[in-house]
Amino acid sequence: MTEPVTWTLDNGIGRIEIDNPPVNALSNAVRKGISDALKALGDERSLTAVVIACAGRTFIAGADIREFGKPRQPPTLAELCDQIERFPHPVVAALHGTALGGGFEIALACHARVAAIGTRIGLPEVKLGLIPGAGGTNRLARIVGAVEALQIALSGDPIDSDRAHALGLVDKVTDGEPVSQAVALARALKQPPVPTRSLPIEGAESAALEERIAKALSKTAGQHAPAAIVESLRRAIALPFDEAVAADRETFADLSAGAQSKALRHAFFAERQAAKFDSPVGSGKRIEKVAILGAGTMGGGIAMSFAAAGIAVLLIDTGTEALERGLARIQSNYDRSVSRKSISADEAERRLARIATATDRASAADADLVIEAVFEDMDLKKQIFSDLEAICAPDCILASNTSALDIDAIAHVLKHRDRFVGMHFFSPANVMKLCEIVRGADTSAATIASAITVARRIAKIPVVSGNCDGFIGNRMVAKRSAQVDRLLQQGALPQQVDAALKAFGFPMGPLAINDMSGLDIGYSIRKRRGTSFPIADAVVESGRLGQKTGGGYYRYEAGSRTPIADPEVAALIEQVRARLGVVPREFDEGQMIERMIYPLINEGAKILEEGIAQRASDIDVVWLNGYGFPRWRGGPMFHAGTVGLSEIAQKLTLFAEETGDASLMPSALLVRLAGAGATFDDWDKGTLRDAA
Ligand code: T1G
Repeated sequence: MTEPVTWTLDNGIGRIEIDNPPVNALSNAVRKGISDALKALGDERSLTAVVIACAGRTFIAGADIREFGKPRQPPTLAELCDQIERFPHPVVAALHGTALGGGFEIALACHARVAAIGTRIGLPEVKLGLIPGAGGTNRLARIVGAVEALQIALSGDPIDSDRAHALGLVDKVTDGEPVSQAVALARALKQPPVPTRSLPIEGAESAALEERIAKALSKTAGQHAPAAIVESLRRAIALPFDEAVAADRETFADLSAGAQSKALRHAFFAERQAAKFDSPVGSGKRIEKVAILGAGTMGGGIAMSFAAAGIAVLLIDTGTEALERGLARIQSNYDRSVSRKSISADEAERRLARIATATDRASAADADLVIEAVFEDMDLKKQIFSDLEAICAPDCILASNTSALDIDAIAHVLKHRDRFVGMHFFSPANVMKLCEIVRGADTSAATIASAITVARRIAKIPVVSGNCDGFIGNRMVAKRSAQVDRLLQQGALPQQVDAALKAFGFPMGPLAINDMSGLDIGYSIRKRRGTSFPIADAVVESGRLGQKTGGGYYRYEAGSRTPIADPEVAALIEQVRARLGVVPREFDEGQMIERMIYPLINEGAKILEEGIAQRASDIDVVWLNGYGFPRWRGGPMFHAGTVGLSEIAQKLTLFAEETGDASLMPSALLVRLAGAGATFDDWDKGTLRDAA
């Protein structure tokens, strides 16, 4: 095996190169390699400075997440950072790609940094439920001040090279390769170099810092890592450097052994795993030309996702008026992004220029991919696809964005169904990351692979789903909705139900969400199917359709989107309870959470059993990215493992008996896994499947 770290000495400058694909993660071997290289270079008499650089697509992207929880070999990353910082000659980091987490901590321990333009730099530890474990907060605060350091560490989002330069985090940004510039800088630095730890922390006692801290903590209640980052920063300010870093290391060890970090690490790998699809066809067909049918909110959002990824799209709708309205909506979205400074005005213009329009379906003739995003009408969709088959090239991929219709029924009109697939985007499609790739009975592996690849190119997180009512996400939501209505019937109020799920970690309660999207949609679906949710139906039948009518489960003041508990709704609910002959009872938060979450997990188990989802972790990815499931709980199927499957199976049996609703009985898979003392993760690993 080739060594992941090598060094050379040329004209007084030592060069340490890390080559550990794919992302130069800091494995045991890499840490030891850098340390040994420094020792060897330190013994060279002619040495005047050292440059640390990486081969391949990126600088070090952090600790090796796969080694967490496994035995670590010396040196620790903190020891390595100390060794770099105390090196008697200047050490300069040459950055490109990403310098993240432990990679950034190494760069911070260096005496100066040069970055290729476009390098992204950050401390994503918080996203893994951790704090920077090797003095990152302490050194960062000394370079950029307390307030900026807090912002960078708490958000976990990378900053780009220009911003890093403006903050003094990198000393030079170059549009060429960074190593030669790093060598030049290394030669110019004074000897012996100034260690970062000796610098003061600016803004340590500012009101601005306290304000940021209070705001951040209120937004992340219940999460351990953000609070621990704040504590780490306070220690950086109050304690001697070595003591502060030693305390960080203890906190890091506690956090990494904890349930929240395990859940977040699960989420990280689950998202990458979801994009993997066993197929002999590689990544599928290269897609260059995309047409989208339907310039409504959904079609426009999808078009924006392509435009953001630098891919030109043709937006097609039947009338110029619809197109103008669609473009105006897109324009106003861009205006908002520019005013929020999330993109520049130039970038907004470039993106808009990538969206062309047409009123004629025939303009889709040379597309490699057509995505249909018109309203949910089976006949209309059938008509569109049968037209497209005649218009488009035989290998053009035809995708429907339907969320509610049967993919195979739509495909029925096609002669070549292998190239037909569902691509279910979530609203707002320019923001939401999830894309369910729905596989019809005849969809080919190559078509699925192409859809996954294009979804990844536009920064979506694809999850393959079989074809069934609601696919993965909405099918599970429907189970929760039934229980939400049941809770209301039995004694809970909308604000209590919503508060329970918010306490669990969802950003919004389901009833407030329903009010936002409009209650009439669900109502008409229920009517069509002949099902009934007594409370939901009564709310709609009283004329309350949600925010758009000023009231639904809540009331809304004119121009406001803040839900306010409404005694009128409570009275309406009372009436339904009286009609149903229910004597209301009280539920505490924990009981409500169990009654809403466990049926959803049960449905997930059925989805798995039926082969609708390839893996339990895919179901988690759907919920994390499409439905606001708290990431630090890992998703419903991971959460089930934390609670214990037998506990869940028992409770479900109890709920089924109590309500007489047999559909609540635990699924066969859930019972079997619970009996084996296993988790859904064990199922994913395949260890239990053979026994099944
Ligand atoms: N460890 C192990 N594997 C990693 C990895 C890591 N840090 N980062 C990526 N991979 C794998 C990934 O699973 C995938 O594998 C392949 O690399 C390509 O990744 C002590 C505690 C760098 C921006 O959180 O954000 O340092 O699926 O598909 O889209 O304080 O990967 O191909 O088998 O994502 O080009 C902090 C995590 C660690 C960075 C590249 N670092 N990585 O994105 O490729 S904690 C992170 C990323 C830490 C210290 C602490 C991204 C990327 P496979 P990819 P990409």
